[in-house]
Amino acid sequence: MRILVSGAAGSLGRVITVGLAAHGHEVVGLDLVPAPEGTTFSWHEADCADADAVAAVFAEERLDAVVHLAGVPEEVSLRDELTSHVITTAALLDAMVAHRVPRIVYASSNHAVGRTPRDSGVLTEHALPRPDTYYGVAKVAAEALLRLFADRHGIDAVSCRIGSFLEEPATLRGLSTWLSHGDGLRMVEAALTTPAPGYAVLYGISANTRAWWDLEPGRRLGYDPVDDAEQFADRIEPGPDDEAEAQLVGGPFALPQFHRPALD
Ligand code: 15L
Repeated sequence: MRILVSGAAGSLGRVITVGLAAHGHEVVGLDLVPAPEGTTFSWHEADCADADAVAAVFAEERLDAVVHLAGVPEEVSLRDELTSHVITTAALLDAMVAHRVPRIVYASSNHAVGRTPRDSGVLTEHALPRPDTYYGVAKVAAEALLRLFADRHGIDAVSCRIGSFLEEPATLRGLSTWLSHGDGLRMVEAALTTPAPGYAVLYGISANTRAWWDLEPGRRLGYDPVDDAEQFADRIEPGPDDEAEAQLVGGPFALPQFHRPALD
């Protein structure tokens, strides 16, 4: 497959681009910054929120799919979150329709449902939107836009609500939310290749013993995680926020430190 990866220079992007290329896919990187040294695949330095720049990339490249990883990974202003997650998704979707690119895999986040209480049982793909931050609000809106384009234009779109994509989990919460690098690549490849998903949601975590998110929606799409954060449990030191972070799915993002006006 010939795959455009937005946010190709980011922490997810570097792992996913290298992994997809190693598995025989043709990768086209897109990022605000130049290609990391040693990059062997095609690269476009452009802002994904700039619809003209995105359209120019699609005019130049023949593509089979898009993996949309670009976006600020943390809480900033509502306006910036909407640009970073919703406007970028819109620019890609418009270009996909114009150039008949049939599939998009989206790096959504657990923070789209981050204010769901942890004690409300295993979180399924049917959980209602319940963002914990403006970051989460923007992820919900981007997911809604993907669904609209799936319904209107027949685009296959898989929203991956990612947990904590790290080499190793760093906190107690991470023992539940960790997504290993290897499983991250497995998740993206499954979402790219599963036959005719329409619009689908999966939870992007490894096969963690302490997981509280449902892995079945992912398994139905061919995502079979193999790693388990439990192997790191002995190394995790207790932290001062463990108890507060254990209340709501979004952990640190759901703490009062992020409560601020929407239009500051
Ligand atoms: C995310 O979606 C964020 O991008 C990342 O910074 C972490 O907060 C992660 O979720 C998490 O929940 O651990």
